[in-house]
Amino acid sequence: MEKIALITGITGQDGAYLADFLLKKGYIVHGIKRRTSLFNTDRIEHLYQDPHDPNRRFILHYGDLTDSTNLIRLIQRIQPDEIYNLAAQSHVQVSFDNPEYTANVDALGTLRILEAIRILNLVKKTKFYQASTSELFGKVQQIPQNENTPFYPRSPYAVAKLYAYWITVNYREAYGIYACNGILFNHESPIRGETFVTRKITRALTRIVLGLQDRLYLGNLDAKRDWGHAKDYVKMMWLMLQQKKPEDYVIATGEQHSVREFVEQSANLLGLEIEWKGKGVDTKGFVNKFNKDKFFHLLDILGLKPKINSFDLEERCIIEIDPRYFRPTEVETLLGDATKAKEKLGWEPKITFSDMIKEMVEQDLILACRDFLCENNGFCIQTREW
Ligand code: NDP
Ligand code: GDR
Repeated sequence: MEKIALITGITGQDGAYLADFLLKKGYIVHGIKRRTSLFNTDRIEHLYQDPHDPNRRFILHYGDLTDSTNLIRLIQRIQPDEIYNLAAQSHVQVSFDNPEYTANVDALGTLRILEAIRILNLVKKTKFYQASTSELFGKVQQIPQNENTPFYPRSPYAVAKLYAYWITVNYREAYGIYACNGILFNHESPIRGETFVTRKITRALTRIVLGLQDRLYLGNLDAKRDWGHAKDYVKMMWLMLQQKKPEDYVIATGEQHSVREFVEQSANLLGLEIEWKGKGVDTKGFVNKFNKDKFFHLLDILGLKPKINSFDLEERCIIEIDPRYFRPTEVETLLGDATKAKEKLGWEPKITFSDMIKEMVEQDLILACRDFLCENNGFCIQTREW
């Protein structure tokens, strides 16, 4: 029998990778997308199947985690074997500006799906995956963090996700639903949202080197994260639902880097050596050296040929601190211990930190070159600081 999966948040980074993964496993994949005034399906364009095709295996529905009746109707119609709840207002900083909305989607949204499973008598049929997060650990009490580390959320986002975590555990214990929390540490990719720090860095540096942008403004350079690749992580979501017993798992690489290191390594791939001057909010990143040969070699490898007349990069300040990006309460350091997932799920991340940065820099360089070509052939691309 073909399995049917329902993914909320299918238009996001993880939703796109998971949909691809499940389709390759032979699943019929249904996804919930929000109605937006512009297309929001860029990341899943390659999976699109004509709605007129009676044999299509990839089906999108309009929906929203704030709309119970919509969720109940969809789940009743789809009768999924597995639901992956990835939808969320997932930006930590934005959650300080929109705390009530974040709670509605991230906390109550999870409850709405669990209730739908119960109301529709799908308790024995439908397995449930909740996208929990390392942000639950927040103000870290123990290093590294595992499934037994106490939680101390530090943002409205994390507090909302704390509710979602416990309501998932509660519905598992109270009603016997096969429900799991994947406590995933940060995971990135070339399709990561542009306002998360990793993608913001790779996008900005590739644009700066081509002269499309002057400066990259960042917040806390010393924040440390355990960064993995999203492609590796979605497989673990699926594996959590294929076990005999539902349990919660930490997924992490066990390796930690600072935002500052992420900048340095990304810059280095583009031939830029960064020198930091000043302290705190006055920290500035200057280009100490620009290795043009290295940069042209990278362009060559990628088959890119932008006609750049001059580079004016050495000794230039390209990174500054903007205190707007400081959070009212920050999560300074996160490092995961995924021993349980290693032992029970056979977890072994395949993509290293360096390979991930390389992939992100290369993909953003391709996009930046496209913009460069448009700009130099008469199109004006407006750049925007996030
Ligand atoms: P993204 O921000 O890329 O994607 C979020 C998805 O949720 C998008 O499809 C978005 O739709 C959708 N969404 C937002 N609000 C609603 C709503 N009200 N109703 C329905 N859908 C909605 O997140 P990621 O893919 O990076 O993360 C997936 C999940 O995993 C999230 O829950 C996140 O909190 C969690 N997580 C992520 C980690 C990471 O490092 N990436 C780590 C740990 C947990 P639209 O495209 O229209 O905006
Ligand atoms: P995070 O990711 O908050 O960990 O949440 P983000 O990339 O936004 O921040 C990581 C760290 O970098 C610092 N930082 C900046 N962050 C952003 N966005 N922009 C900046 O300019 C900047 N400068 C420094 C932040 O202060 C922070 O310390 C992500 C999301 O995907 C969540 O949904 C998920 O649950 C967690 O990862 C695990």
